[in-house]
Amino acid sequence: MSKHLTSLPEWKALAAHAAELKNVHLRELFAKDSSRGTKFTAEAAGLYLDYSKNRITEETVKLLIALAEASQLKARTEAMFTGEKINITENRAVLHVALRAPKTEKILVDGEDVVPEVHAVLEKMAGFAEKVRSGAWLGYTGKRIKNIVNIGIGGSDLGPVMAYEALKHYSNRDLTFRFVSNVDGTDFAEAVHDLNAEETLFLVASKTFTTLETMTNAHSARTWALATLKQTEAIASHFVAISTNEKEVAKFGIDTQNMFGFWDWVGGRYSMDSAIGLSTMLAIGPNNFRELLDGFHDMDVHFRTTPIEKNLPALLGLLSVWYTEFFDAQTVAILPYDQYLKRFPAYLQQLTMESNGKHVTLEGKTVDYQTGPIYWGEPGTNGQHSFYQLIHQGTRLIPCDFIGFSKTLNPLGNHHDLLMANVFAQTEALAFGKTAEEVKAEGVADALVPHKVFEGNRPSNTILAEKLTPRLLGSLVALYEHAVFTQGVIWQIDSFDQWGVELGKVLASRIIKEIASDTELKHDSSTNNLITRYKSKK
Ligand code: G6Q
Repeated sequence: MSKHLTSLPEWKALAAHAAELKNVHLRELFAKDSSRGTKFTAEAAGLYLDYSKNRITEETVKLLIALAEASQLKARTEAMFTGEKINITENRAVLHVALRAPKTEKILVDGEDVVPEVHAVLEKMAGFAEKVRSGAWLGYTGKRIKNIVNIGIGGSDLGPVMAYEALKHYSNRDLTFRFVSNVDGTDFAEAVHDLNAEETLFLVASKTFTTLETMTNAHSARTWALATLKQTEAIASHFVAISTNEKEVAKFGIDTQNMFGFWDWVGGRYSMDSAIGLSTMLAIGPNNFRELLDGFHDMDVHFRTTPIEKNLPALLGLLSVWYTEFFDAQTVAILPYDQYLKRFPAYLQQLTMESNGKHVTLEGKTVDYQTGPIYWGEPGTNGQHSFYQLIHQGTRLIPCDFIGFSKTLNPLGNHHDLLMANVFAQTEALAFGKTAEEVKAEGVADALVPHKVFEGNRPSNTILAEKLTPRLLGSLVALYEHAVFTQGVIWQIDSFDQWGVELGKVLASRIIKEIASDTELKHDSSTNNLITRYKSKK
């Protein structure tokens, strides 16, 4: 049984320390220690983390590490890596780390080594990807496949979309990729409106193969494809499945030879490096996909073996706990300064918020502290011309993660220097701000001075890497996966279930039937009225 978090002496020590630090400005901390900018840094798996612009001292780091130790972070990490069933509400192991384990590793689940199966699926995926990419895999009418449409939602969509966008530079430009997730028919209609079914391959990505949105879209895709291809036997050439549910795949009419499997110990939001990443492999090729997996693995090894004071994911996780608990921060902004990472904040929203948006502990007790913050963000520099105003001068504290690269994949005049100058400028402005004296010294009229003051003392992390490669992307995603894990360990929650998505699904299935029939509505007066109004106008 775990100890009550807020009663831990380590927690109390942090709370007392935070009260002391509340009135200390980053300006003071930097003035006091000229080595601060290099001291509070850590580096691993191609990622350099500067966390010096946080409202912390060496004492803070010491106390956060003490909390992590009291929370058994190391033991919990080992439990995850060795296949213990740490997703207790679903009685499942949590082994996304096995998806990128080298062949030489052994990871047992219920006494069975899962690593050989992982590699067998990877090889099957590679064989298939080569066939499609080389043009050897033909559509039913003998035409080469030119379009790949991934149908999936949540964990079966956000990772693939993010990775496709992030690694577009490395992708086969002869292939067109589309991603359909929403049950809104517009998503499917727009995705296929300019495609020829004879040249289109659908990847139906669904762990359960029962998800309402995905199955609805998959059936519409089948109808759409058959309108051109006519023969049901054509389905085998134009549909493949990524799933754990062989029975449902066969029922849909997909040849189970063309099914790529994974396992119940892979959570949806942790599955982009499983067969769910087939679209990624088709886009960037099997070798680049292996590089991606190696990047994940680099970070796994770092997280598992490095002491907390130099451990990137642990530090990142602990810093967000620090602000969430002791500075009333409600959100974290993810600000990648790389256009290819435009879907990274959306991907992280699921990873972080579905994992740690929980209100009870592993033992089912209601927490008396905050858990997962809200993650959000946009790629730089666009955000600077929209919401940064609030980060700089609003009343809320918003810790930010800036992500940038030394080298661009698209050298174009001085664009990249301009981009990166903005990263450094933003973190500097947030931390140091501009005092009233400084504003006055610029000759600003008295009445305007308060409007032009930047309080500063706004925390940020800067993550710098050399270049966005498949390997680097793997490390970056794993960095956040393990940061989320670290947070969950401190908060004593199950980061791997998602019961909060169930109620809406159940109610929707009831309402779908009510819309299709004349049964009496037995909801509240608002819901009854809305359904009635919808039915009368549709
Ligand atoms: C992720 C969730 C969820 C899931 C989707 C799709 O961790 O479990 O987002 O990925 O609901 O589920 P299927 O892959 O089963 O269709």
